[in-house]
Amino acid sequence: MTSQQALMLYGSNISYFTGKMENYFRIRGIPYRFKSMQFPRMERQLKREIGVSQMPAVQLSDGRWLTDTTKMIEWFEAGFSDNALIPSDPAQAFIAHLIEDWADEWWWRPAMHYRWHYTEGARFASWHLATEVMGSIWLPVWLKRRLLSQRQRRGYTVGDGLTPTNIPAVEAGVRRLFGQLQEIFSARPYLLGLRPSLADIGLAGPFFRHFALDPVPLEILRQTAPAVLEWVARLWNTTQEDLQGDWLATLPDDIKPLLRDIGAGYLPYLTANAEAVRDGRQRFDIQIDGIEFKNARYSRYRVWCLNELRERWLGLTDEAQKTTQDLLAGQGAWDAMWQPRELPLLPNQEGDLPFRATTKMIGVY
Ligand SMILES: N[C@@H](CCC(=O)N[C@@H](CS)C(=O)NCC(=O)O)C(=O)O
Repeated sequence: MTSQQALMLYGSNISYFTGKMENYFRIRGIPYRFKSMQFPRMERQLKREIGVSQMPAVQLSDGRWLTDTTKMIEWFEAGFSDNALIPSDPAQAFIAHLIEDWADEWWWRPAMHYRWHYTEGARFASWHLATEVMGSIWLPVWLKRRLLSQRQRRGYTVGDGLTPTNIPAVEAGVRRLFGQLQEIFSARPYLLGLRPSLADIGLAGPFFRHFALDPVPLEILRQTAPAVLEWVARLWNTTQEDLQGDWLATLPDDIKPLLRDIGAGYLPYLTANAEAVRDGRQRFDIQIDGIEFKNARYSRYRVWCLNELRERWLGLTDEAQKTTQDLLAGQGAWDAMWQPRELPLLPNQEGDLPFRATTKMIGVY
């Protein structure tokens, strides 16, 4: 591909999922041109081209539009024959997908919290977005910043289950993650070996444009988890040539605490979310791993995420099914993956991805 034909990546350069996609393109050496989305001008176009207004969106040189980082990456990967981002061991490959999904969905709320709850974060991000993606709107910048901060809090933090009471516990969970990753990246350069995998690319979502950029979590990383900061930069500086290193022969013990947290936090949340969608409760309360979330928003998209995890597991060989089931059960992360039994999916939900989305991650806007 020449740079003339480079694909276009539309988004924001402080966005969670845009940052994830950029990490992927860089690692794979796929040339792209980044362009900031402009609102409200692009909103109608996005709905027309990809079904929903969300970032990032990719336009190929033949004019086709794509959305959803998980399915876009899968689609681009199908064009490479080397499977270089997926561990060769099928059980580890499943774990890589599971970590990617957890990184996409579960760390979103804490990432938004650190950005929009603290004045330092909100000041930085509201200024940035007001001038980057809302530059063409004829309103004073102070007003755009205020509207943006209110929108993000209403949609993603206090409007999605966070309360003054549960914030300390949610932040403690983030610090625990930093500690777990500090241990891993002190031992090796990437999560699953001497080369990056889909799990690293997934975690680039919460880390690259949030935890390692927003003032409050960045300082925590500096002080408590410098190896994680190194990994964020290493991943950004990774190229195709680095896709040669060895995978780990067996899954190391330091990955198990992540799986335990997936079993104690993310999977029970997915269960409660699916039950809320099934029962038509757009807001729900839930106690997860000792943390009480109040008035969390239901997400139809995340019902589909749970279904994807199940389908992926069902597609494994008998041997890999047994290995992963034992591994996950050992960390309390097995049973919750299968609750509730029936999932309330929409007809052909997300069946046209990466070309067209049925639902947004959280359908507030
Ligand atoms: N599942 C999607 C999620 C994309 C997403 O939710 N992106 C956020 C920004 S990082 C967004 O566009 N939110 C829409 C909004 O706030 O209205 C993906 O993987 O690309």
